[in-house]
Formats: sequence, C-alpha cells, structure tokens
Amino acid sequence: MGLWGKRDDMIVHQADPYNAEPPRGALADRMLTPVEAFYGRNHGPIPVIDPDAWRLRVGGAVAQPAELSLADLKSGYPAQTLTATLQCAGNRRAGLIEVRDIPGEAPWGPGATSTAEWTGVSLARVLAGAGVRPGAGHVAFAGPDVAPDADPPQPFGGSIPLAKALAGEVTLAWAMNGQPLPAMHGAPLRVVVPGYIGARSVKWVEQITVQDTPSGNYFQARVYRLLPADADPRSGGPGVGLSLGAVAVSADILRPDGRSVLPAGPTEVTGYAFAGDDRGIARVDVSADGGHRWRQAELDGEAVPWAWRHWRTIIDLPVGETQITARAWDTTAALQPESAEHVWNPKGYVNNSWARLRVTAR
Ligand SMILES: Nc1nc2c(c(=O)[nH]1)N[C@H]1C(S)=C(S)[C@@H](COP(=O)(O)O)O[C@H]1N2
Ligand SMILES: [Mo]
Repeated sequence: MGLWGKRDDMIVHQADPYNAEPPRGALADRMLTPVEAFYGRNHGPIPVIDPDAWRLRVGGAVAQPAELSLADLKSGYPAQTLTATLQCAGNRRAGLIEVRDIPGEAPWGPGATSTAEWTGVSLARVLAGAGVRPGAGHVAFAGPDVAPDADPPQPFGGSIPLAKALAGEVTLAWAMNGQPLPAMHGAPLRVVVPGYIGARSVKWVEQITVQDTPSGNYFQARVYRLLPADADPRSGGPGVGLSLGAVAVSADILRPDGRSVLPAGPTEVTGYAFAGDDRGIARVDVSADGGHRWRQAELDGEAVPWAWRHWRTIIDLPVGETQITARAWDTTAALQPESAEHVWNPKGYVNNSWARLRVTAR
C-alpha cells in the first residue's frame, strides 16, 4: 500500500503535500472510484483534527450565526447521498506542458478526476437554518490548512455563487463511498460542490461565510484563474483573469493506456467524459485516423447527474502506430476544443482539448 492508504501505483507528483493521481486504468469502467485510487490534491499539510472538538462556524450575512458540531449537523438536518465527480482544474495539464512549459505546476494526467458517493447534509438547508440576508451573492468556505505557496500565508479557501449554494446539490460531506471520510479527503467534514472545479470543494471546512463578493482567498482571487496566453503568471494581481467555476466538457481515454504493445485487430477503447454543472454528456466520438473519420462510442449505463460518463467502442488496430482520438459533446452541443495549443494558458488549467493516445500494435 502506498502513502495515505493509496494504491502502490499512484503517480505521485509530490509526496508532501501529497499530490497524486491513479494510473488511467484504475479509473476505467466503474462509476465509483475506490478511495485508494481517488486522486489527492493538497496545497498544504493534511491537518490532524479532533472530530469532537471540531466546529463549523456559519456566519457573515445571516440572521443567526451558528457554531455546529458534527452531531448538530447529523441530528439537525436530513442526510443526503449523491454521486459526484471531482475534477481538478489542473487535470490533463501534461498535455499543455507538451505545447509549452508551465514551470512550478504539476504535470497532471487525466487522473485528477475521480468520482465518489458522498453523504452529508445539503448546504442549502444549513444556510436556510442560518437565514441568509437579502442581497448577499456568494458563500465562502475556509479550511485550516495553511499552504506554503499562498501569498501571504493563509488557510485554503474559496467561494461559490449563492445561487449554486442554494441549489441543493452542494453537500457538506462526512462520508465517502459509504465509509467515514478519510483525513486525506477532508475529515471530519468537506464541501462537495458538484460540477465545479475541485478547488471549490474545500476540505476540513471550518467556516462558511455568506458575503457580497467572491472570496478574497489567495486560491480564489489569485490562483485557479484562467489567464490570457501572453500573461505573466507571477504578475497577476487579485482578480486578474477569469475565475473558474463550472467545469467545461472534457474527456480522456482510459484503456488502452499506451504503455505496452497491443495485438493488432479489434481492440476495445474506453474512457470517461464529464461536463460540469447542469450539463451532461450527449455524445462521444472516437477516431482511429487522427480525426478524419469518427465513430460514436457507446455510453455506459444511465446518465447520473453530477457524475462522469464512461464510454467504450471497438476499433480495428492495424499493425504499427495508431493515434486514437476521442472528443465529447455536452447537452448544450458544446464540443471540446481540438488542440491543446488553442487552450494553452500560463497556469495550465482546463485542458479540455481532444484526447489523443498513441498506441503501437503488432
Ligand atoms: N482545505 C483544502 N481544501 C481543498 C484543497 C486544499 O489544498 N485544501 N485542494 C482543493 C483542490 S485544488 C482539489 S482539486 C480538491 C481535491 O480533493 P481530493 O484531494 O479529495 O481529491 O480539493 C480541494 N479542496
Ligand atoms: Mo484542484
């Protein structure tokens, strides 16, 4: 077993703080990612928290500020369970780094995406209990972990628009895949914001603040922003670039994984596709000739709101090298952009360009 109870074959970008993703194959076929394969993304140390002493403070523009224990949350509100995919904004950055280097940022592959069943209470109900004052626009979350890369040093945080916070799906979760939430993933309580970039799903959440403006936290005001291609990533002040929220349609290939030579002939190609917020996956196309001719992949199972969709198809692999390309369309008919060059940005976020995998057969 690897660090933090993860699989031995995790691709560890950084041991401390722990940043690691599973190999592609570990995400194939199954809706729920086992905890030991679920990616870990941490900006600072994993805090050690005594769950009995822990409290959640709810404040800001509310009629009744509150300080809630885990028992208060469990007894005060009905529990809800939902399946949701988390995707880091840095997912598939490796494809952007191939275009042009992105110094100081981890070369994530497609594995900074995982799906779990989360159990907790709806943020909307907790906010209703506190009484949101009219005119507020955002809900900010803060954890206790101080990231060394934050400038000035500060605990991790971020915010979502009030409308999203009141929509019901945003969950304050204490369990993951039916097990108590592990420390790595935010115990005793984390926010799960389905359909938004992973950074908004604040772990070890201690404070929820209803406010007029988006969070001024370093990780919202300075980081996780989409800068123009020619911007200097170090010179960006607060509020420069686009704030990232809902996840854009993306997809990648999970099997084959391109690491071994395959037998020529009919070969199953599988992958995932994901579109954030209230969008779903409408179609996935696969090409074995670099995108000249496309076939439609089969989508697995039924669509599950807030979750990725696995897909599969069979292609006939000739002897030699083949470039497999996959692209997804969402339910608003948005298509992934064709090339990583077109979406390259200085911090390396949202590489949702077509998935491309070179395989060799004989
Ligand atoms: N407190 C805290 N919450 C956090 C982070 C963090 O560093 N500290 N990382 C965020 C980012 S960038 C992502 S992508 C997700 C990753 O969640 P996971 O580690 O459970 O996969 O958690 C988010 N919540
Ligand atoms: Mo992230």
